[in-house]
Amino acid sequence: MKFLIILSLAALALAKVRFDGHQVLSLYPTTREHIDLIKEFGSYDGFADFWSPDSADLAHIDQKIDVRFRKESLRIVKKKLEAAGMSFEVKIADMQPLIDSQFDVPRKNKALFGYDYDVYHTYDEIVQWANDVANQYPLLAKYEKFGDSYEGREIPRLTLGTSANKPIVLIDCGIHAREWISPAFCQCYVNRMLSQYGVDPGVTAAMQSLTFVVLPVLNADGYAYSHTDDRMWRKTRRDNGGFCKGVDPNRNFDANWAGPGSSASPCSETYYGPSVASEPLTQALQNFVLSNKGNIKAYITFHSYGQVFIYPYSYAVQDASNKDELDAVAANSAAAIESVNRKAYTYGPGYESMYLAAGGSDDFSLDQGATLSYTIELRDTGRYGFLLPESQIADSCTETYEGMDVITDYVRNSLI
Ligand code: 0X9
Ligand code: ZN
Repeated sequence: MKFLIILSLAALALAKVRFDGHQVLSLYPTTREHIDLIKEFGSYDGFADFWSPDSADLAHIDQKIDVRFRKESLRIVKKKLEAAGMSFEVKIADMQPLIDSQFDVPRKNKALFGYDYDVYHTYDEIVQWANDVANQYPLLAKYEKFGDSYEGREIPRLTLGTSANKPIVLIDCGIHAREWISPAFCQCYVNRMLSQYGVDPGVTAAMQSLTFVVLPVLNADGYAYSHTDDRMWRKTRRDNGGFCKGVDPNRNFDANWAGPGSSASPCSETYYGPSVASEPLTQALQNFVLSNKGNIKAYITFHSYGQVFIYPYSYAVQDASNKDELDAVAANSAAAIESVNRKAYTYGPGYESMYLAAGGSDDFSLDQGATLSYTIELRDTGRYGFLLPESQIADSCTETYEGMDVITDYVRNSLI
């Protein structure tokens, strides 16, 4: 057992950027001046890493703002907060121990126990796994390349179901690199749909009447980089010509691109990119949605964290024509998730439940004909944030299955 734990710690010790002494502070702004101070923190490149919301521009009065600061900046930050009379609490007192302890599930021997769905896997392992499950279930799963990433990695795609020509449920995970619970969910969900076929009547019926297209790690380069170099990486790895790399893929879609809640600065975590759909992963997803117009009944994109169902629109204060339907399905799905482990999920249109943020894949997919379109922010609500321990993967999976079943049952019933 000890040996296994040492092995898993060795794997994570490879990441180059360390976060010793970095703290995540929850800020509670109540005045215009407080917001100005938060924006000032956000105005220096690399000074503040906004966890929630994901940029200083999205900060509002009476909203909790989670921000990571480096050890060296903490004294001045806290002095300024106190001088401004802004309440804050230290949410994470030291990030590095938390990064180390997210790998808290011992690795099992794959040959003896099969693939581990309750640990975080690297990009290479996920691609190998996707090929393996397709080989293992040739009648129910097919592996294909979805596209090539900016750095030339293969973006994996699995198509599940008894037929590839049924109405489509499109699911992606890992569009934001550091949100590791998301690819973990795609993997356990695929395993559940394949292993429960012929066992669970609901899964069997869904696999017979729908085609599931699952993209388990959409931002392949960013995800790989978050394992090898910087655990807090969010964007793609595009070379922007200067010091700051990457485009926020969820600001890069053709959905009021470059609109509110997105940034023109390559150094921003919400950089919308040099042109609309500049990123290969954006192009691949857009092309898939456009070439399957009318056939995508649900699009679900998994992020973390916050435990929120977000539905369009986020690119403007505007309601979807089927807002009532989106709201009702989200409400039922959230209730189903809550019934499993008492994890409460909120829901609502993006402009209200989250913040205005243009160029997102959910708004794009709805505008291009997907009937339902959701961003689901998985666990937690900030205790660990992006650093959710592996020991929470299994429970996150089982509760989210119930939420997914509400969505897929709704889609199936509306086909009749
Ligand atoms: O800001 C985002 O891209 C998502 N939140 S996250 O903290 N995971 O980065 C929310 C996306 C909601 N949808 C759109 N903005 N279109
Ligand atoms: Zn995200």
